[in-house]
Amino acid sequence: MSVVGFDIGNENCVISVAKQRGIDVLLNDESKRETPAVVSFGEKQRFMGSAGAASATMHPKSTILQVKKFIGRKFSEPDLEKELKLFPFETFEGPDGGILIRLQYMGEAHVFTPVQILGMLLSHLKQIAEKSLQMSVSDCVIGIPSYFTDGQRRAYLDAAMIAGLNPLRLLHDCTATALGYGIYKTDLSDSRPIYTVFVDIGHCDTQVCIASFETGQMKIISHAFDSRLGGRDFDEVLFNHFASQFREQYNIDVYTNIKASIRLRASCEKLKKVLSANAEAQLNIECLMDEKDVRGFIKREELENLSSGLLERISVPCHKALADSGLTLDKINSVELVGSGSRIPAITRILASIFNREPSRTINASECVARGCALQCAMLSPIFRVREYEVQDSFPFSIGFASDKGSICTLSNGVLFPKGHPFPSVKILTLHRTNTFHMEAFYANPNELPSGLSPHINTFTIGPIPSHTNMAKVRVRVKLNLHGIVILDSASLLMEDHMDESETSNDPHLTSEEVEDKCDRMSSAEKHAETGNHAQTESPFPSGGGAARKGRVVKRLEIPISESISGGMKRAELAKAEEKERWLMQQDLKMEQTKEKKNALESYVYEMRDKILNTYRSFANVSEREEISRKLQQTEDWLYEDGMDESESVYVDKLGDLRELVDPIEKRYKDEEARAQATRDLLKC
Ligand code: ATP
Ligand code: K
Ligand code: MG
Repeated sequence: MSVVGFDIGNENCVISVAKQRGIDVLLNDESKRETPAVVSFGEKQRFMGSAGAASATMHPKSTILQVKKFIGRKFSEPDLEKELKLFPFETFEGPDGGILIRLQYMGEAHVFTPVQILGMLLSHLKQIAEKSLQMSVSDCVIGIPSYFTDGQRRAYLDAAMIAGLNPLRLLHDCTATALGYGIYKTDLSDSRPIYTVFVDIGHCDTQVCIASFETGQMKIISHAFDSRLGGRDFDEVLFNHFASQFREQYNIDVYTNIKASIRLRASCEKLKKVLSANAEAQLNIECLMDEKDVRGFIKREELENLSSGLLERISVPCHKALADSGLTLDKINSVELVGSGSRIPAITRILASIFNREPSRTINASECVARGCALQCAMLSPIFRVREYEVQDSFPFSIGFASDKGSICTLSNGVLFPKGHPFPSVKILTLHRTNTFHMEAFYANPNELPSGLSPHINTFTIGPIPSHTNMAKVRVRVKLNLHGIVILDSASLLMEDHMDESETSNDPHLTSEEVEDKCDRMSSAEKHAETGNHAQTESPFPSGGGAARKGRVVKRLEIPISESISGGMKRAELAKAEEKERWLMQQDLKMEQTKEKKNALESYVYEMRDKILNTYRSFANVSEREEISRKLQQTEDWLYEDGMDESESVYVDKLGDLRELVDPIEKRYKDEEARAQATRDLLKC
């Protein structure tokens, strides 16, 4: 068992592992620290990560990029369709309003949900980790954007399940970064916390958070974000700039040509990176479209002018995080800039003017999220001992609860967990109900969400309530769990024994629906139980058990809860997705094995061609040598023609045929070698 952290980016993924001596980043098959977030379906097998990126231009319509941004979203969300049109793969609306992806694979149309694609990516990352660590990987912590809704968080857990991973926590990206930063800080005092702003600009989003650090603990004070602003938008500015320039200059319209736009977009991203280090840059693409070579030139200043709107938008989440933190600028001790999208020099300038200080780049900008996740995983895992360090995150949205009795059973304005509330956290609601009832969880302030997302979280049905009582006091334990998912932990009926009516109605708990606030500081014993993949239904109260309260005997009866999950898959769907993933993996494996057998045959041909002319020459007669050479040549020709794309067993058989010819010669050679060795040994004595 190992302790792993995953950063799933829109562009790059990073895998980190906690070891006794510290946190390491794992290398992928290409010995790279970052793995592209790409799943590409070739003719007969999938290519993922680096291999996926390599296959993208060959199979544009079956290559899925940036899957993270489609997780848990509805097809009909405003702007989403426009967004989807930028990608060459085909999408359409599913029966539940979600996004479905259709692509051709092995001669048939296949339909996948973004969750399934994410599952494939996670499964690929898991394989990289297992190969590198030489052990199985299951427990992990996965970074997520703080702006993810309940449904998106559930979708991540589903994807992890498909990949055979067990996330101990979904951790906000910035919280992970802050953890990795804070736990090593040694210059802290107990009396006065220090405040740090973290700004993470990735490929598709920008996240800001403000954290406080004291000895032995960190707290997230505020989160803010722009879920639609990242490095990619600067690529798009360059893309549009050159697309219109090329229309004038070369009379080509790249918008009408999938491959041309993929290539131009990729070149624009490179150009943007060059402009981070140089004042000007050149673009050269051979044979972009209509057999035309294109050239372009741009100065950094020009990119800054073209993207002035984007640059201005960066200040919005920064100001928001600052305002929500209640801190004045002079209280901020440092501003840490992470995420590779932040390497554009103009961004540093803007942040310096917002925060009145030069932002630092002391953190590893591309690895910090994964490292923080691995650390958190080590802290949560029972197999690892980490120095006591308290991580207190805060939830970025207000969560409300409503019940079908009309009235809302919460503190004020239906808000149960106000924005910024620490989590995980438990609240206990006391309600007065005699029949089955419903409760709805929702984001109470839709303005806090990324635009266009539904504020609905989930509807819970509580009941049936045993009918023999007339004074039914129902206690509902609501939990905002470690992943930031709302669950109803338990509902129980409270019956107070030996009481008369008047006493009961005098009880203040029965006159109004009220809430007991209990911020849940988890004990380490609870930690592990906390992190199951799905809403747990076990009740902390034994059914029908008794408990003493205010000197009276209170009986508790568990009431069943069911939830109509709006995000997240049903068991049967999940099982089907897991089945499909197994089939796809089998096929990938088959193709990998076929490739191996083909390579084995190929190298045998080359090796023997050399040996038959040298090492084995004197052990075969002329006709044997001729026969073998002829067969080897035949096999080589076949490999490049008819045998290019054969099945595993055909390659194995061919190798067997060759061996039958060569083995007797090889045996003569080996016998002779053994004899010579024996003679040498004899002479030594
Ligand atoms: P997200 O956080 O949005 O899910 P991600 O984590 O994959 O995405 P990062 O790897 O942090 O994103 O950043 C990728 C972005 O950084 C890309 O847009 C890339 O072009 C950009 N980038 C990388 N290097 C540079 C550079 N030197 N100058 C400017 N931009 C860069
Ligand atoms: K990343
Ligand atoms: Mg990122």
